[in-house]
Amino acid sequence: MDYTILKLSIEERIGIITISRPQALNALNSTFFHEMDSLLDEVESNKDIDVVIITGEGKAFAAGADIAEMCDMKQQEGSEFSHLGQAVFAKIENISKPVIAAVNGFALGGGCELAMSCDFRIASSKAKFGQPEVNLGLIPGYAGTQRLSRLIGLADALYLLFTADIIDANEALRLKLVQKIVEPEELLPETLALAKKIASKGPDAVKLIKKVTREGLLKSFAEGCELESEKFGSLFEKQGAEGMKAFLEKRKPVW
Ligand code: CO8
Repeated sequence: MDYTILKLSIEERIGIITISRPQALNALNSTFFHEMDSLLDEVESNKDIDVVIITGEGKAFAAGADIAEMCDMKQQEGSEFSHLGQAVFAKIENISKPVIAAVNGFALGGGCELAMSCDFRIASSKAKFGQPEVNLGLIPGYAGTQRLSRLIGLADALYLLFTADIIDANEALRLKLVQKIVEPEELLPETLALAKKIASKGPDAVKLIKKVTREGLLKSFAEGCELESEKFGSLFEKQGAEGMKAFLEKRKPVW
């Protein structure tokens, strides 16, 4: 596929996806969703990529769904556009490799929903977050009503959704919407260092941590524990055997 909005670069086994439509503050249009859908298949199957970073070019991570594209939509098209975005963001959540959002600027509406579909978020001190859909007479449509409350709790989620308040990185950290704040020039270097740290761990274990932790949230506690035991066992005689042997032999594991 030819990509017009997304760029992929690979640096030391880390895939960096950059949203590059800065003239529209990286507003998310249908082209973005089709490109992201295809690019996620590519990064999933690319054996040179262990961890993925998503970031934006310019002063926005993404300033929301593309209001110009949505403006003339009718009910059916609106629902379809919502389903398209939900499916692509679910794919980010479900690919086997960890995905980190490096939030460089505005992450509003669909942009905040995109960041929330990543496994965790590192924010530039200049980043701004919010779900301002209600200002447009809309509600989030890319699972923001569902993910925000699960990430930060019901009352804080409803506060942000009702008020459309735009919050800075410090407030996002306080709410645990982001996991770390760094200076703007350190955003990519620090996120890359973090991604490389994760990539140095047992690769199968990293993938299973994502799978078991995420799938466990959709199950009962007992079912989640059962899944954990099954996948825990699956690592024996494989990378787990090498990791434990390396520890006892006081050497670095060879995955
Ligand atoms: N969609 C389309 N274009 C946008 C968007 C957007 N979300 N955001 C910014 N742009 C465009 C502007 O129109 C402007 O274009 P132009 O230069 O041609 O006039 C350009 O980007 C630069 O923007 P500004 O001049 O406004 O830049 P400022 O620095 O003055 O302001 C803001 C930055 C505060 C981020 C401002 O642009 C803004 O408020 N943007 C809209 C934020 C917003 O409301 N986002 C939520 C959108 S709705 C949504 O995301 C719903 C998701 C679920 C959809 C479900 C499917 C149906």
